[in-house]
Amino acid sequence: MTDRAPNSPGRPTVTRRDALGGLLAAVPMEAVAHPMRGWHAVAEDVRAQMRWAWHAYAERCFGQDQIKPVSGAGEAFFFPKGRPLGLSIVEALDTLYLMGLDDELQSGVRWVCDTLDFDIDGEVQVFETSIRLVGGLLSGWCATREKKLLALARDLTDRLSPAFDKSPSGMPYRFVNLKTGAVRDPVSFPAEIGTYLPEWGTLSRAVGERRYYDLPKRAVTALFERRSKIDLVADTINIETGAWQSRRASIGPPCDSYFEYLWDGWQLFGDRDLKEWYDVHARAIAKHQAVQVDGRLWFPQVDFETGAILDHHQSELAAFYAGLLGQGGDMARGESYLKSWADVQARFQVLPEGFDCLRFAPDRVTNALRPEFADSCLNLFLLRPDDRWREYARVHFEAMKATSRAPFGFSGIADITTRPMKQDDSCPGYWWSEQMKYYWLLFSDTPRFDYQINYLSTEGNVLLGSK
Ligand code: DMJ
Repeated sequence: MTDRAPNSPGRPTVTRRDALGGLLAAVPMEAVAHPMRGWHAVAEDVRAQMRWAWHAYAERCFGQDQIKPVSGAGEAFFFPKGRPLGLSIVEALDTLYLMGLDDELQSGVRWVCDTLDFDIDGEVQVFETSIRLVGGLLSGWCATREKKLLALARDLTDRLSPAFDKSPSGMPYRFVNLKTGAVRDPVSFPAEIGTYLPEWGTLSRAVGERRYYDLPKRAVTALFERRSKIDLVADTINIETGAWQSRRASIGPPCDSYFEYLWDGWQLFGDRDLKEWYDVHARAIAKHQAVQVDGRLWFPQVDFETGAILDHHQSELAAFYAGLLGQGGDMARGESYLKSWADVQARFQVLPEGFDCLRFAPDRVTNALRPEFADSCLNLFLLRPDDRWREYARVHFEAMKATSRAPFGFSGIADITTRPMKQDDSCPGYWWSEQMKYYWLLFSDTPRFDYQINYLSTEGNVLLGSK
């Protein structure tokens, strides 16, 4: 049974903003006041890095999905041989707004409104398209109230919907053709099945159509119902037959944001089913996956039916779970888990993509400019403002500047164990939406953000709390 709080789909709770032109003149930085000048100096540096990277992107390849920050060329994310969708612009919109980079925001909004058109005979991955583009357009709309952004988000969501509509179980197919609605690939993963409700529910509220909430709710219901007797899910499932294709349970990818969006759906929409399901999984994870190694908290992969440990690999992406633990009420484990990752950061300067917690050594030496550590710093800070989280994030930011800054932006690292670290010439779209925003919100005390009532999606998109 669903028991929704007053802020259920259909009732907008975000404050109405003025039209874009009006808000662009707003809030000079001098209006920001805080006794800790030191943190504000870090914030200014964050903003300066963002502005510099934006102009490099704008001059070299504006409208391309991504910039290659070492060589300065553009790079496709969605259609290698087809039309770019300006992914980096869409991801950056609300970050630019929160930072008061208003000229840059205006040029981004103009490009999106004049150029983006999703009537493309090409196939996209439903999950990535939803968290990045639908979420980016919606958070841009929340920040600016530019109606075209909402219209584009709705059009794109309609084009993704066949992935849900055509599924016998309600769990989405992984790929859909934006023009024809043809779907492909029924073998999917919890994160790709359960990471839609905050974006689609926000759309549902904004346009007053229930269907955008019901489709992802049905998907997540079908997944939760297939949990094991010990309340864990495995990491691969056939969405047509409902049969599990693996026995491996993990808090990292490809499961991570399934757990995150159970909590988030409760937080945003007051949907009690989702809170209950979050709690069921959180209890099972604490019981079967949490281990102490040399005094540090980690979460190895386990068999989803027996709880037997399968491996001690820790994905860097799982660092998001520290913040989620705090949000879900387990602040002690959240703090402890973030401390584990802070120890890795202190030892290796930059977090590796993968880490063996038994050996306390990287088992994947790349780093794709990952934001999850900073994400947890922000989430814990929002729950309990404490300079500890700011200091962890400041170290993360300084390490990024020292190792990832390239001629035309910030780059992922090919091997974090070499000195100097070798850059990989890629800047994922999420960099514009995630860590730069997390740093900014941690250090700036910006009046453009409601530090009490807010919501950031798995991609860092602010769907509630832009002021
Ligand atoms: C982002 O796209 C999102 O945070 C997603 O949930 C997981 N991976 C990347 C960042 O690492």
